[in-house]
Amino acid sequence: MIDLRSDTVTRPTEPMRRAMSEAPVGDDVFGDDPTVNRLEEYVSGLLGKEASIYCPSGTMTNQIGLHLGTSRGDEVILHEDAHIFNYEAGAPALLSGVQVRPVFGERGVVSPEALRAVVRPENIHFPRPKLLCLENTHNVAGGRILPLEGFAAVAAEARTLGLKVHLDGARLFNAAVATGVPAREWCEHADTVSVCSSKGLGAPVGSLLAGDEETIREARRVRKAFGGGMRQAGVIAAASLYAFEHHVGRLAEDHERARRLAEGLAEAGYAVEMPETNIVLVDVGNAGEFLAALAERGVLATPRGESAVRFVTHLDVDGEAIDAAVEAAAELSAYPLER
Ligand code: TLP
Repeated sequence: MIDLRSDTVTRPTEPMRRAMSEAPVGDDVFGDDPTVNRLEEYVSGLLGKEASIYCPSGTMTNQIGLHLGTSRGDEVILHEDAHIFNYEAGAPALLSGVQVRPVFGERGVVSPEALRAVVRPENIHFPRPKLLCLENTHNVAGGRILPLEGFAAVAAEARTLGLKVHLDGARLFNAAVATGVPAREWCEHADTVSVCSSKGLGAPVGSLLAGDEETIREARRVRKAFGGGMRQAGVIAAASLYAFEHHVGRLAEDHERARRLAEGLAEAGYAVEMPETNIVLVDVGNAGEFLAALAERGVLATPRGESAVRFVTHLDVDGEAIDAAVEAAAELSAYPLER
């Protein structure tokens, strides 16, 4: 099977497994797992933040960031297509008792004007707006990069309006590699940043939340409360450390393969946007039928609404697999799919 459902489907490589088996470990809840400590230090450095904390998932790091930036009854502002709003099982309400205010914007972008328009003034009737969440790259917008300038502008507007900023950077390194802008330059404009080692970087598990020392100290308490305090976590942290050390630069290959896939699909007659990173969105007419027929030909992808599908390139798909996926999809473009 050529699995293009997500960049989360990768299997740990041999050297990564070796790093896992050789990792020195301790009890991370006591703070003495040397591999976790090394990972946290390494990622803080990459992101230009004072500290970071290792957690099981991007959902957890986002939700800890959100919890620390708000109090019950506050309002969190984010794009209507944000992962935090759509794919985290209602966690902002469930875990932090906050109200979420989605904002519309072209392809994942929250503009300073759109932000200003929804920030409510102080009034006993209104929830208090406290946190702006941004996502880079933007998943639903097709792995779109939020350019640094616009990102800095909306973050500055948020500060002026008295809001903190959280960055969901599950795929921040895709943005960094595609643009040449170091990840830390985006992070400068955010109070808390979540990054994942389990997406394009190829680790089996693990995300980190970064911020200043005081915020991350508090995050350790929240992680414990959310059930994310892990013990000899060095065994998995070693895979994350390996991923950050060895798999960032190679994201360029995934981007190149995504372009190759998009070009092939366009040639086969599909309506496809050229990707900026590793996510390709394609209009196929009837997503359910298309995906079933594609799976019969050995290629997996996911639906994006009724009529579009998403392909994600990653470390376990090479150029040959991409060509085979294009060939399978090209066969289907000749089928009488409802268009
Ligand atoms: N995204 C997954 C699915 O949940 C949709 C995927 O296949 O793309 N932020 C962003 C932007 C994400 O794309 C994801 C995962 C997360 C957060 C959550 O990470 P995990 O799965 O580690 O909780």
